[in-house]
Amino acid sequence: MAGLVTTFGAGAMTNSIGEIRDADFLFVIGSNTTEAHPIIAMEMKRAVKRGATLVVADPRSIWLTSMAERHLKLRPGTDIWLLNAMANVIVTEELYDEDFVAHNTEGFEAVAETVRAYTPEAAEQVTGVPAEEIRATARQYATTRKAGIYYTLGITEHSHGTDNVYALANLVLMTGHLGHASCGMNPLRGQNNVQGANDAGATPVFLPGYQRVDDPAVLAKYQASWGVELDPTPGLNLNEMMKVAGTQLKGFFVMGEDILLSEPNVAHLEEGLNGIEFLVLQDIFLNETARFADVILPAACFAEKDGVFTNSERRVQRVRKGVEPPGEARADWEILQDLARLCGADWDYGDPAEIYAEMVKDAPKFAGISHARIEREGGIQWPCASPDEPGTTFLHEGGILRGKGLFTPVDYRPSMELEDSEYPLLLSTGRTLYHYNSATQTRREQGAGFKQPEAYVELHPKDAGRRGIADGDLVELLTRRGNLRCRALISRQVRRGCIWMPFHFAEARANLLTNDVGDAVTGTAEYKVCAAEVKRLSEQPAPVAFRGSYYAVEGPGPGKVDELPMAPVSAADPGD
Ligand SMILES: Nc1nc2c(c(=O)[nH]1)N[C@H]1C(S)=C(S)[C@@H](COP(=O)(O)OP(=O)(O)OC[C@H]3O[C@@H](n4cnc5c(=O)[nH]c(N)nc54)[C@H](O)[C@@H]3O)O[C@H]1N2
Ligand SMILES: Nc1nc2c(c(=O)[nH]1)N[C@H]1C(S)=C(S)[C@@H](COP(=O)(O)OP(=O)(O)OC[C@H]3O[C@@H](n4cnc5c(=O)[nH]c(N)nc54)[C@H](O)[C@@H]3O)O[C@H]1N2
Ligand SMILES: [Mo]
Repeated sequence: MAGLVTTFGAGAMTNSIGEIRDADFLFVIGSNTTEAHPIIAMEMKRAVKRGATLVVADPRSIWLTSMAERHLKLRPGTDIWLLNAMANVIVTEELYDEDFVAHNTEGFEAVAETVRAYTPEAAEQVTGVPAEEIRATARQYATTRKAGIYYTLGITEHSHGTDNVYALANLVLMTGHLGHASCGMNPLRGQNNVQGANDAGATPVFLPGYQRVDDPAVLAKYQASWGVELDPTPGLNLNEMMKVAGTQLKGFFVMGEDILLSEPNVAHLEEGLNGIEFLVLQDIFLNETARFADVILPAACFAEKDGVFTNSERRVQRVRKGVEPPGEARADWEILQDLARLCGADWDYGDPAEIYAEMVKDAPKFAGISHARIEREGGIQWPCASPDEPGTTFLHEGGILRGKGLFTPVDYRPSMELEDSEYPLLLSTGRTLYHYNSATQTRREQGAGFKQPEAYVELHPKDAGRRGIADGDLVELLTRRGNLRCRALISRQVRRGCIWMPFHFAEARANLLTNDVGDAVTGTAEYKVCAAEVKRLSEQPAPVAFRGSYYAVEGPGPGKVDELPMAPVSAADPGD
């Protein structure tokens, strides 16, 4: 997130996964860690077992909330109120780290002034979280030295996502929970190697190593190194690109993404794609987006190629080819190299190690890392500027990287679309343990399909009762952008007035419903809040094997394999 980039360096965990077990206070906000990051959640469980205090701030009840000392079950999209109220308590009760603030930060006064209005009592009105719980959390966080913040999409996938990140950073800075073990500001990253992709410059703003394209010194360095002219203008971000599909953008090269499943307001995107001239899809499977493809380039999957992946704690690790790619599939870099050559470039890389060496040459953060070194020593955490440096377990030891940590005052801005009489519910979307994002991979194997064969929406019993909806009923879900059919899962996991659905299912795409407004800084879409309504359908065909998501995990096992129905295969699924 940009907030982290400007405040603390780059968007990655400041501290390491292995330090979590030694933390004494864990503040998990907007992260369903047990389902989305099970290995990291194991470290959290370890800490709690050891006696650490866990507080979870999440509009839903998730597994972690069952082991938390406190669950702040806030109204979706109101995190600024919660976080500013925590800051208010820390400032008014003088629990901040005066020494750290004086020597390592700037701008504290502006934040102290802004949060004055955010009293816990006023915050209770907006968030629904009792004032005393906000106070208790703020006091515990401020007065525990080994106190870490862990956050994910519940924080970032909002039109005010960057503001949320700033509000968290303000808490870290005022308490000085930075620069030592088991604390910090820890965004848990998403896809395998999304960190590495960002590090490598797969963004419209940065060259490798978070060096801005519009910084003249950076540009001069790369022009000299690569021997080409470079455009100093930042490109369009994903959200902006999707909005100009068919108008400003006439050609698409989609690699490792199923935009027709994962982008917001996807019906609008489909309209745009009808107006483009050419779409290339480079993927390991025929996904939904393949419907629009003129050319499909078959890629090898992670187990069929060599390279490195970087994880959330900035650790660059080797991945090795275990099996040969099937058919005509080839490693992504080989396909790209051939395309570059056809376009006239004289690329001649022999293997991924050579590509990596070129990538780190001009990027000081990674300059000391190489495939050969990882082979000898194991994974290495950046920053690592030279081959004799060991790498960095946690950032900001002995002083903030940018010199002074910058406080940024932020005020609450409501989510773009709130409930009204026509669409009286708030819809939020996300993922589950059993499926992986666009589910091109998880819906091809049977285990996940047994557990979660079809799409569903979680609905509070009161909201269901009013609408005459029973558990397992087929319902229609509507928003201003579209509608779909899925099963109702009646559950107190969600707050009254809120509904939740996973976005994994091609035949009931949550993204037909979501709002495509993006965060002002990053463009990240507001997947977590939009206004919706649910209706029971008059026709009620028998469910495929409705078992819901959450409770099924600890419920009875799947039974004998041949007694269970297969996962439904969507119309567009090639049934590979
Ligand atoms: N099994 C599995 N694991 C995955 C993935 C997968 O698809 N399946 N995807 C991977 C990817 S790409 C990513 S980015 C990560 C994402 O990992 P997470 O961010 O943990 O996953 P989400 O389900 O999107 O949502 C996180 C939590 O935010 C909460 N939330 C929603 N709105 C708000 C809000 O307004 N405020 C607060 N405080 N919380 C809110 C939700 O209730 C949910 O518990 O997971 C990765 N891991
Ligand atoms: N409603 C809603 N929508 C969301 C989200 C949400 O919380 N709610 N979360 C958003 C987030 S955080 C993310 S990260 C996106 C994820 O959305 P996507 O990136 O679209 O989904 P993935 O399933 O991660 O992968 C996309 C494609 O990559 C292919 N693939 C896998 N490995 C390789 C490979 O090695 N090479 C190539 N070329 N292709 C490969 C897969 O087959 C798949 O077709 O969804 C976003 N969309
Ligand atoms: Mo993600």
